[in-house]
Amino acid sequence: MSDAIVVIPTYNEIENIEAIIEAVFAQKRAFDVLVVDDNSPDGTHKKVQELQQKYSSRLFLEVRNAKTGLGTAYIHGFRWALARDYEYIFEMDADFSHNPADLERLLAACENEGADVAIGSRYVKGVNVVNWPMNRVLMSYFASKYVRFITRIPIHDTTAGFVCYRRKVLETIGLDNIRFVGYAFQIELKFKAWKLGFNIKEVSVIFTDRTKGVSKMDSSIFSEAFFGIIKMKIRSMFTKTKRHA
Ligand SMILES: Nc1nc2c(ncn2[C@@H]2O[C@H](COP(=O)(O)OP(=O)(O)OP(=O)(O)O)[C@@H](O)[C@H]2O)c(=O)[nH]1
Ligand SMILES: [Mg+2]
Repeated sequence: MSDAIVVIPTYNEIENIEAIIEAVFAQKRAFDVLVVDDNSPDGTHKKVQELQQKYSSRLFLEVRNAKTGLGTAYIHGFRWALARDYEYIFEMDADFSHNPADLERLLAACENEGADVAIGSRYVKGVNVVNWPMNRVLMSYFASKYVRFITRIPIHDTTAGFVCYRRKVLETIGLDNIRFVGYAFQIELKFKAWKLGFNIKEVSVIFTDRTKGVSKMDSSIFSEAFFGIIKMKIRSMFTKTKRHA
């Protein structure tokens, strides 16, 4: 068993799943993989089961009954990982927007540079996004600025979904207290980690739009984030957060 696990949530990722798993296992450093699939109609989980024959000791699968959102899929995966001995718990998409070759750089930030949270960030140096339509780049970039303005969080890429968490961060945040499911989920975790005083480091990565399969992003996810973070900020002003150290 590795001390690092990559949690990959999937919904209809049959065109990507095998390649992304193989790409993680091709890294020099050993990473385990947990796929959290929402009973994808395209049979993504069946492909994972097939691959488990080959990678029985390092590929794991959790299948939920129905599509219930990215945030709850991650919470499910985090609980699974925390119940085992993993020290480094990663979030990564299945669609190759996040490059598995960057996993080791995120890990190094935690292992060698003292970070408790390492974020694969698109906006550390300018805008590192490939193949997104301009309106999506602008929306994402200004969303990040908006979140910084409202929350004062000192992070450039607050909606990033490519992250390494040390286990103590997820244990201290308390997964029962997470409210959001979409992009707001990503913001909420980072905001809570920052409020608790954890050390957060952004590692510059290049984000590439998916070339296979379809996006699950919709406008409800956007409005949850837009209004949700204002509520989150206001709530935080009335709750005392004890810093972890
Ligand atoms: N288990 C689970 N996985 C999901 C759900 N929604 C999205 N995902 C997965 O979460 C990851 C990110 O979803 P995407 O659709 O790529 O969202 P996105 O990256 O914001 O959108 P695109 O840039 O258009 O790809 C992918 O691996 C999806 O398969 C869900 O409700 N349940
Ligand atoms: Mg994507």
